[in-house]
Amino acid sequence: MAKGRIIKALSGYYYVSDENNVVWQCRARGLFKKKGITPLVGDQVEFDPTGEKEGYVQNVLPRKNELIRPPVANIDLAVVVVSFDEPPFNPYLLDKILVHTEYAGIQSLICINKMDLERKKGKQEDIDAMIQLYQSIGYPVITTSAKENEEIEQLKKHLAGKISVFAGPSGVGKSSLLSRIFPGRDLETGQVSTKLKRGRHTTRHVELLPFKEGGAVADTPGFSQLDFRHMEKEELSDCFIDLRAYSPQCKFRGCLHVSEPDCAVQEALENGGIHPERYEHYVQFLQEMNEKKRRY
Ligand SMILES: Nc1nc2c(ncn2[C@@H]2O[C@H](COP(=O)(O)OP(=O)(O)OP(=O)(O)O)[C@@H](O)[C@H]2O)c(=O)[nH]1
Ligand SMILES: [Mg+2]
Ligand SMILES: [Zn+2]
Repeated sequence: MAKGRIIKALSGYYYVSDENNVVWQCRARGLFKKKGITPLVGDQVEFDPTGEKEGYVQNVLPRKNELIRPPVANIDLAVVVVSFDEPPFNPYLLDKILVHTEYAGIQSLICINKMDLERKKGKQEDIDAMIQLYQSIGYPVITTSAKENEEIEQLKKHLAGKISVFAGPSGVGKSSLLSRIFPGRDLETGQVSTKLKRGRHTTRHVELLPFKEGGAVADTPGFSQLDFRHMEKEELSDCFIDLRAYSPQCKFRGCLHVSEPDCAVQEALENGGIHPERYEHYVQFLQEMNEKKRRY
């Protein structure tokens, strides 16, 4: 049995790169469906070669971590890409993505792209406030322009030697940034269109692009929906770095930090230790979880 890493999943095939960087087009056994395992890009697998560069995935090795959206496993760094224009900044979705990366135990880097556009639109003040907030929480933030080739070297430094994934809304420039990092790679990039989405180039599959020097980075399709199906309410505040700094001092174990007495999180909110918008998102996510639980 041979070993390798899934670098692409497309149309029922898994593309497995072995230790010599030879890529094998593999099917997965129906076995996985029975076991309830879906192989993910990033998975370390064992496979049986059946022909020239063809085979069957037999076994998925234990994962270090996994994300449901984008669907990837064994990730060292999530690069959450956002823009302030085309599409407009969505802090709600950013915090949601960060909750999911925290839940999975994956480090995050926030990348504000389209700085060329944002300078033109005079968004600097909003951007500075956003950078200040997320850096104070503990997230590194970088600003880039794929169009003007700005700060791409900085971005590359963060990626060096790691397995990373680009995540974020559609149209923020994930593929454009990766095209700068991998010149010559034909990545799907496209205009943000207010007309019919048809015909627009957008990323439709997850693919890990390997660096010659080691490490790899995954391009993924953008998304705007993300749910908390697999998460418990009691786990949510642990996924906010700024809330979990206070929650151990709450009087009650299992405190949800909403209306409980002697709650260190609510106190920190009043004293300015927690940003009101972050807390507001926390409460909104709790509500979303309540509604979802009722529906399933
Ligand atoms: N002005 C400007 N436009 C950019 C920049 N980066 C990307 N774009 C444009 O934004 C549009 C979307 O870029 P993509 O790279 O396809 O975005 P994406 O995040 O990969 O989108 P999905 O694949 O749909 O998730 C394209 O028209 C790009 O040319 C940038 O730094 N500045
Ligand atoms: Mg893309
Ligand atoms: Zn509390």
